[in-house]
Amino acid sequence: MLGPTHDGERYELTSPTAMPKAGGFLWNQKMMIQMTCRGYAVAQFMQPEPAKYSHAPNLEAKTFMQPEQNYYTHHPGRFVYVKDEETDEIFSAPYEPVRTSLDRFAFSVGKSDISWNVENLGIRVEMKFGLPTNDVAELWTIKVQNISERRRKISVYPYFTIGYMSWMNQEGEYRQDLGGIVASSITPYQKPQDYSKIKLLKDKTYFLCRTEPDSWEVNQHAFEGDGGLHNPSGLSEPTLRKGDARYETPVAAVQYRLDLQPNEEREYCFLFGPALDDAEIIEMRDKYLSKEGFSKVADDYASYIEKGSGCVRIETPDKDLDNFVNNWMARQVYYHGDVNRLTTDPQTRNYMQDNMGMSFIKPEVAKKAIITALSQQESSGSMPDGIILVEGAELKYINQIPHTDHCVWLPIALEVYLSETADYELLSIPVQTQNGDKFTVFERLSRAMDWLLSKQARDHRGLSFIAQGDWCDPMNMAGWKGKGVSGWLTVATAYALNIWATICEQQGDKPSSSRYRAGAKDVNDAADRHLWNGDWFARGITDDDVVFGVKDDPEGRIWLNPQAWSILGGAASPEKIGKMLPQIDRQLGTPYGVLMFAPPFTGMREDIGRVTQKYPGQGENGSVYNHAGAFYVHSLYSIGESDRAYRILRQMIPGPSEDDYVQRGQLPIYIPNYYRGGWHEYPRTAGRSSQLFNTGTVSWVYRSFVEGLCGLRGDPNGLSICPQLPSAWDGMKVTRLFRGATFYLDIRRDKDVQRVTVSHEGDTLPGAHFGGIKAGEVYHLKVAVPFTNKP
Ligand code: CEZ
Repeated sequence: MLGPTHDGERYELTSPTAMPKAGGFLWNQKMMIQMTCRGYAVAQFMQPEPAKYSHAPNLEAKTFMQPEQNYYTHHPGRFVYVKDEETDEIFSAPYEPVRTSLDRFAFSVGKSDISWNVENLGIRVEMKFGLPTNDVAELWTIKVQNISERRRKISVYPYFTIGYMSWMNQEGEYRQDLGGIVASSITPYQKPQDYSKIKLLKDKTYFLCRTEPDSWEVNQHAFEGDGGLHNPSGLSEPTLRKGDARYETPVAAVQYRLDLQPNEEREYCFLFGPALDDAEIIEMRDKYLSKEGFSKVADDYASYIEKGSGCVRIETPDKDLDNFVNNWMARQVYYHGDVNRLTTDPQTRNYMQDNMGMSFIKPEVAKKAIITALSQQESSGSMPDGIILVEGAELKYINQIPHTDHCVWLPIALEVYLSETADYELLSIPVQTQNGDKFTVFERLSRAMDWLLSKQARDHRGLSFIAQGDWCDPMNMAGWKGKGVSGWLTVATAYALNIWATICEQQGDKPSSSRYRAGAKDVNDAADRHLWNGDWFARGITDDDVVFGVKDDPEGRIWLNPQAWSILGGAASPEKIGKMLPQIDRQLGTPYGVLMFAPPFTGMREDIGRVTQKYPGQGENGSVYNHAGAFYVHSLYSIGESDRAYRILRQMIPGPSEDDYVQRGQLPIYIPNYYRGGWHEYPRTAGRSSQLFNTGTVSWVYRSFVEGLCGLRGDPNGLSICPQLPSAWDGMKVTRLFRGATFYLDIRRDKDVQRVTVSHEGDTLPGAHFGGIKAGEVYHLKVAVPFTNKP
C-alpha cells in the first residue's frame, strides 16, 4: 500500500482510502501548497501577507495552518473528470470528487513534484504538478491514455477550484485572447485606509490551457447543477455550456473531447495561479506555458530543492530511517529556514529555531536571521514576540500576546551556527536597532542574558515569570496577573546562560563567563528549591502560588519540558535524572512517541489557561507534541541515553508497519507537529497525525541525528566525534559535509575499545576529534565505538 521508490526519491501510496488525509507539500519563497492523495489542496501565497487564489466556498478566516485540516466536497482541489461518451459512465482522478473505486491508484510524492497515476474504465490519467522557483503558479501536466484494446470516445474535464473570492466583487470568464479562464475579484475591505493596501493585490485567478479546449464552464453552480460534485449536471450534456460567472462563484472547468485508438495518449498542460492584471497573466503565460517553460521549471525547481539536501547521509541497519533522514528530513528543515512558515512576522522562538536548523543547510541564511532578530531587540535587552521580516508588516495574532521566553532561543540558535561554521567574527558585528542603540552581536546576547536574570524577568524566589505564555503559547493564564512563574522557563534560562557562558569562555571573556555561570547556578538552585517535587520538576507556579505539574495533580501531573530542559540546563543532578527518566517512561511513553504531559486536561483550569481547553490529547493538551519530544531527545543524547533517545526519535517517523501508517494517517516524508495523545483515554484516535508540517521539531531532530546519533559536532577547532548508536546496532556509515570538507565515517562497535577511537589513513588520532580541516578535502575516518553507550 505504501513505500519508497527504489532510490528513495519518492514515496508512493496506492490506496486513496486507507489514509485519506495523507499528502505532500511543495513550496517556494512566495508560496506553499499542501496536496492530499485524493486531490484536495491548501495553497497560499505571499503578497506580502498570506493570500489565496483557490478559495473555499465561503469566506475563510485567516489564521495559521490548522491541524488535522478537514476536507469536504467543495474544498479547494485539482481534479479531472473523465466521461465515457459511449456509456456515460464517469470517474474522477485522482479520486475526489466522484470517489468511484478505481482499477489502479498511485499517489506519488517527490521532492520537487507530486503526481498520480489512476486507471479506470480502460483509461489511464496521469496528473503531475510542480512549482516555479520564483513565481506563484502551479504547472500541471495531465496525460490521458486509452489502455483498453478498442477505440474510445471520451471527454476529459480538468476541474480546478477557484471558489468564493469576495463578497464585494467577483466574476469569471473564458478569455480567448489569453487562452484560458480568468476570474477577477476585489479583496473585501472596509477601512478607507486599507484601499491602498488592497488595490495592488493579485485578485485574479487564471487557469491557462496550452491546448485550446473544446468547451468550458466558468460558473461553478452551472457546472455542478443539481447532480452534485460527484455527478455534476454539466457532464450530462455533450459539451459544457461555455458559461461565465457574474457575481457568482467561478470555477476553472474545461473539456476535451477525444477519440482515442488503443494506446493513444494525449498530453495537456495548464498554468494555474494568481495575477494582478492581464499583463501579468500574459507574462506568466509567455514565461511558462510552453514545453521548454515546463521542463526548465522542473529542472530549476529540482535544483532549488537540491540545495536544501543537508549535511548528513546515513547508512544504518534501519533502512526506513535512512530513507527518511537521507531524503526527507533536511527538506523539511530547509522549508522552515527558507520561507519562515510563510508569515511576515514569525514568532521569535520559531524564527530562531527554524534558523538553528538552517545552520546545517545554508548557514549564511541563519547568520542573517540572527542579525535580523537582534536588530529588533528591545532597549531592555528583551526580545519582541515576533520578528518583522517585511517593511510595514505588523505583529499579529499570537505575537500580540506577551510571552517571556524569547531571549532563551538566541544563544541556542547561535551555538549551532558557530559550531557548524566557526564564524566567531559574527560576534563582533555591530547591530543597530530602531531605538537607535548600537551594540555588537556579542553585547546583544549578553544584554538578552542579563534581561533573563533581571528583576523584570524573575520573581523574588529567582523563578522566571511566565506572563501570558512561554514556549507553550496557550499556557496563557498561569501568570497573567503578573506573579505566576514558569518551571520550564526557569530551567531553560539556566540552559541559555550556560551556553552563553561557554561562548564567552571561548572568546576569552572570563569575567562574563563566570558571571553567567553563576547566574545559571542561581537559577538552578531556585528551581531545585521551589520546583523539585520528589521525582520530577513541576511545570510552574500560578499567580495564586499553586505549584502545578506535581504528583497530586489529577490532570497535567508530569510535563516533559521541565524535565528535558533541567537535564540540558544542569538543574537535574544525575540522581534526579535517575528518578525522572523512569517516570517519563511510565507516565508519558506511548507507541507513537512521548507525551508532552499527562494526563490531559478534561476541562478548563483557569489558573493555567486555554491549553487546558484544547481537546484532550490534541495539540498542546497532552498530545505527542513532537517539538517537546525533540527537546527531550536532545537532552537524552547530552547524557548518553542513546537507547531512549533513539526510541523516541524513531517514533516520530510514521511506519514502518502498515498498521502504524494507517493509525497515523501520514506519509513518512515529514514530521508533523503532533500525533494525538490520549493513549489511555482515547486509544482509537491515539497516534493520529496533525498533518501539519510547520513545526520547530525538525531543527532539533536534524540536530539530534547529526550531533547525537552520528555524534558529529563542530567546535572552535574542528569536529568532535562521538557516535551514540542504539545498542542493537553494530555500526553505521555516515557522510557528513562540514566546513566545506566531506567526511566519510565507517563507525563500528569494537569490544577492544573503551572509548571512541578514530583513525585516519591508518593513524589513530589522539582523541575523538578531527582538527585542521581544509575546505574541499575528503576525509575517510574509521571510528571504533565501545559496547557501552555512555560518551
Ligand atoms: O503554535 C506553536 C508555536 O508556533 O506552538 C508551540 C510554540 O512553541 C510555537 O512557537 C507550542 O505552544 O496558539 C495555539 O494554541 C497553537 O496551538 C499554537 O500554539 C501552535 C500551532 O502549532 C501553530 O501552528
